[in-house]
Amino acid sequence: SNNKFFVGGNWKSNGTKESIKDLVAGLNAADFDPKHVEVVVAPTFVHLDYVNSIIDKNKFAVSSQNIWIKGTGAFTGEIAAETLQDLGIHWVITGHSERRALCNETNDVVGLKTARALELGLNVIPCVGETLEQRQSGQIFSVLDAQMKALFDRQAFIAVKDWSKVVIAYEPVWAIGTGVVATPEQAQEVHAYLRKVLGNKLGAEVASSVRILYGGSVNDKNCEELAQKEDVDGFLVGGASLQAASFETIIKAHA
Ligand code: G2H
Repeated sequence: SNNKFFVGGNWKSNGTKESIKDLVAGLNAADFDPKHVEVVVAPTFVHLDYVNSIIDKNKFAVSSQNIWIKGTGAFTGEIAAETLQDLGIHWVITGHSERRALCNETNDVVGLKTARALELGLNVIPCVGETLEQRQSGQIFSVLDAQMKALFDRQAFIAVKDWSKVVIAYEPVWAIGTGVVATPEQAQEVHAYLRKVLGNKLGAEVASSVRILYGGSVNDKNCEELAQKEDVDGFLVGGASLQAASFETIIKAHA
């Protein structure tokens, strides 16, 4: 598609001050044109401020990996959108499958978090995707429908005017951190389906302009073929985003 390519690096629960300093130095030296690709990296909450202070803002934006459903206040251990804004963080990932599976985040919670981010003016990357069991038992599209409906159920989502602020990530759970990447055809099939679902709710123009990322074992070897698919507008990358050289190759996969 003609959408601006987008690559997110999800660092998950990784990194030391030292390794992150090295990684950011490598990223700052990466040679790509930010006019043609938008790049976001998501360190842990405690590293956000540090990364935001040393990363080249002409080329990168910084994202959190999660957000609290409410504001600041008596919510021990949670991080509010207001706090991210105060730190100058403009992106949030919501509904990553690890949070769904390991932290019991339901579709409804993901919808609330996504809406909360949008209400506070943050850009958001909601993640959707099916498990292997769901795919094998033919539930893939009903699972995706329910995950998307939880977004559509929130006024703040359907009221979005600037859809460059919302980037959907399709991450099949069976491909995450497993080394089993979806084939370009598998990714394209689901991306096209998600675009149809977006179109039914929000109209054809919105559907074609919303970027849909593929995530799950993307690396410097498989990214180029995936990037050629019509409805793949970029990637959300875990493991391979921890190596500056691999991540740079993925950033340039659209060329
Ligand atoms: C999927 C992805 C990043 P990985 O979780 O969000 O991780 O590339 O390590 O499979």
